[in-house]
Amino acid sequence: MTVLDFPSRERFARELRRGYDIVGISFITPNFVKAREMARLVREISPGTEIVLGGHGAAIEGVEELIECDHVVKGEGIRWLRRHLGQNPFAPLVHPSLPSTERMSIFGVPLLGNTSSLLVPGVGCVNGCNFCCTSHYFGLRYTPFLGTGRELFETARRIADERGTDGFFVMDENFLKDRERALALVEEMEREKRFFRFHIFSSAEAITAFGLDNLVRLGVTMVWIGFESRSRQSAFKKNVGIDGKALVRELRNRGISVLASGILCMEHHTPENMPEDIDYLVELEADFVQFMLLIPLPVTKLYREHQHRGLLRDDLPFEEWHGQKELVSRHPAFSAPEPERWIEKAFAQDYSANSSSMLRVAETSLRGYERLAAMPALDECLDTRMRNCERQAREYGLMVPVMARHAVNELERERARALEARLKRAFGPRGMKEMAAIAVLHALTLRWKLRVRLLGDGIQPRTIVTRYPAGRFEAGLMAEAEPPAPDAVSAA
Ligand code: B12
Ligand code: SF4
Repeated sequence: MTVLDFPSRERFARELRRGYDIVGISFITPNFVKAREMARLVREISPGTEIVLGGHGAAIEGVEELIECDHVVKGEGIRWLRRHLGQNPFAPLVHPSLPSTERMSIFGVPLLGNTSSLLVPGVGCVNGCNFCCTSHYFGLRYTPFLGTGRELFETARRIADERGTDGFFVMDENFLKDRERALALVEEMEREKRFFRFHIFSSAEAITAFGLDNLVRLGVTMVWIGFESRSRQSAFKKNVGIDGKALVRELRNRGISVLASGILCMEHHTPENMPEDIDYLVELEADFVQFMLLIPLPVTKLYREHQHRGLLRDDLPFEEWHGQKELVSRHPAFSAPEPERWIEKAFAQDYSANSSSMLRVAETSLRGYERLAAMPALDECLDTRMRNCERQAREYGLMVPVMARHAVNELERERARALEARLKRAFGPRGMKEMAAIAVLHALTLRWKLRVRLLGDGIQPRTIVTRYPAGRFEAGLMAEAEPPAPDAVSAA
């Protein structure tokens, strides 16, 4: 079995010529056109091959008529595929050992070391927020792949050993919702004295129930939280009674970066009241902010409601269903070009008020370090955590002088200088090696700025090819990264 991540058209066609019985195409709604083209290529190059469509794109109504295919799998796919292949659908799962991303860089400066690994504990979320496609797509249920703390620990340990990094990006919509499993993972790590670092997604109520100090012990370094809206907080049970600003502050004080996401152009929004929600997201002072337009994605409750009310537009191609430009439903208060201007304005407001995200992340790491360093005694778990915060603060701290030079405004320049002073107080003056590294970072950043000016900031990932030998599953990473094909250089 072969998996191609981010294939160019030519790379995909080349692979098809090897001859396959089945081609599975995983796609999301905005990648509809790509999936259709891939299916067309399968029929053209390998007409005897069966085509199976899966992933969130499979939720598009009538997709079987729109894209050439033999099967459409809506929902959890592993068990379906096993059944289809005549295998036991409930046999234990062996989690593959894979990178979570194809590259890591800041301002065009590549980060040294291995990229974090991928960990998928399960799919779905029971909370069922009306707009949420990952909750609805999996039937408002959670389907675990790694159901216990022990399974999570053993999987993480194996992958960390194979890939040579303790960092993971956890693809689970609401990882802390299963509080007992996450606590059991902490226990396993403490018993085995092996500690990992996790980037997770979780809702505010699940984070609060889990306990912030437990997040520290779990090794969480980044958490993505859907704050959605202040003016409609009551619409999201997960946020009722949560003091978002205090939650973000306390997480950052513990060295946990926060990505706060919010929704613009909701049904009740008008140009007069929407600034209140934008201000709310900005005032949270999270490390990252994501503003998204309200998009009723197929399969959600919101989609069905809008469909019922005749609000869905039929003139918007699926590639525009990504929430950063146009609305999918007609909105009485916003004409077609306006949402994009609001999105841009909101991001710009956050940037000028809170400075660059990397500056905030560097500061969060330092806050985490300072807090632990001030404690009288640390056990092994917290000591590892303190050293991780220190390493990250020193590493990202090298970018602070660069950020000062390229600051968006005087406020950011001031903040960068103040952070420099704090870093110096915590770790002492920089040595020759660090000063030389900063000079290189200045040069690389200038090169990146020039590249953005001339070619834009689009980055096309290289194809990741993973081959699994037929008849047996090998958990190890067998991925060879290939250089981008000539047709793949333009922006994604
Ligand atoms: C990681 C991620 C990204 C990463 C991808 C990095 C990478 N290495 O692939 C980045 C940051 C680049 C990204 C970008 C975007 N993303 Co994104 N992303 C995710 C995220 C968080 C995890 C995806 C994942 O791996 N899940 C774990 C796997 C196991 O789940 P799964 O894919 O659903 O697979 C299961 C089933 O669907 C099924 N299945 C899947 N494929 C197949 C194929 C076959 C043949 C079969 C049988 C079954 C099957 O079986 C699997 C196991 O049950 C999801 C949210 C989520 N938790 O899923 C959003 C999500 C996929 N992203 C989404 C969106 C909208 C985007 C963007 C358009 C955002 C934007 N405005 O820019 C871009 C598009 C980028 C692009 N050009 O394609 C939406 C898709 C909505 C939709 N209904 O189509 C999601 C669902 C988030 C959301 N809730 O809105 N994303
Ligand atoms: S809490 Fe998050 S993942 Fe769960 S349903 Fe709501 S938006 Fe989706």
